[in-house]
Amino acid sequence: MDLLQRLRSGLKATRSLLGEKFTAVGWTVTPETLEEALLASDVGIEAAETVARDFDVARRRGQVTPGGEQAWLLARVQAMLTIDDGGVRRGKPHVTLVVGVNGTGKTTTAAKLAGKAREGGRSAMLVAADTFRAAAIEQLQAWGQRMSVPVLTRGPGADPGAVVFDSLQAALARGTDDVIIDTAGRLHTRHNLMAELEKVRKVCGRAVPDAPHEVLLVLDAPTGTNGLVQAREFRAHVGVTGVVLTKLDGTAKGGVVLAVARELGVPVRWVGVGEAPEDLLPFDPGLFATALLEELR
Ligand SMILES: Nc1nc2c(ncn2[C@@H]2O[C@H](COP(=O)(O)OP(=O)(O)O)[C@@H](O)[C@H]2O)c(=O)[nH]1
Ligand SMILES: [Mg+2]
Repeated sequence: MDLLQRLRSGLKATRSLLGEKFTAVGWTVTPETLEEALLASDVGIEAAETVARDFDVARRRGQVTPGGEQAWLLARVQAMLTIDDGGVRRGKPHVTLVVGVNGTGKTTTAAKLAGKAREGGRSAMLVAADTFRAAAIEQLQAWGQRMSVPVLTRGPGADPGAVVFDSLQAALARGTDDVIIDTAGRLHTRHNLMAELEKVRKVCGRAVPDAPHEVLLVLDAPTGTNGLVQAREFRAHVGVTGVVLTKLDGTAKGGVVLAVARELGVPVRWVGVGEAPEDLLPFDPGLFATALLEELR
């Protein structure tokens, strides 16, 4: 299956919901019906209002031809999803820090990323810096075995900063291409968590100049726009450079991708459409907009 096909199937629920919304109003696309349909898929108030307002303006200016509403919407959504941040900085080892609240899919995503590195012929290492729960380390170790990627850790209760520093030293010594660091999503308090992540981030830079090269915030689509407040907190404390939106399969809230782009201003890099290693897809604004909206044509 090609990428568009996989996205289509991952976005099925959201696309059907949008299709239903437009069917319900007899395909009379007005700023109001458009805004309502978008809100139902959790694009967030700001993004929905922006699209609806732009639609109104474009229509008045005669830029939307009758029957051309869907094409206009597709182009607008694609533009909103396109955030030019100059691309990811590269490094050797290339260090990716994976952050986010518990249960969003951090560990799974870290493992999937390691699998992608391997597929691309690069050597990879996973680092279990979520030392808060023993189960979290075991989960990453199980993934490591499955993907044939070494997992470095120090066991439950170890200082995450020390784990990360040692692991990066090892990666330097081994000449590892990609290091992916899995972190805790919950500690005793949120303040502790942010302080720990800030420290881990600093330690990365002490071990490898310029690291981390990418800080990926994992958000899950079912949580939708409710996850944005926490997302801002992570952005403020850990300097998020990219977003991974997981669990798009089985939720009609896929529109949240627009809220993420609009309200965080951080590019989405990957989307998760299932639990298997191959269910992590690179994010492409054009393909995503197409897979989301093509039912409307
Ligand atoms: N359906 C679906 N499940 C996912 C996806 N990503 C992760 N999961 C599941 O979400 C649950 C929590 O994932 P985990 O990686 O442990 O989250 P963490 O607490 O952030 O590390 C697991 O059961 C994963 O298999 C996805 O894209 N789609
Ligand atoms: Mg985890």
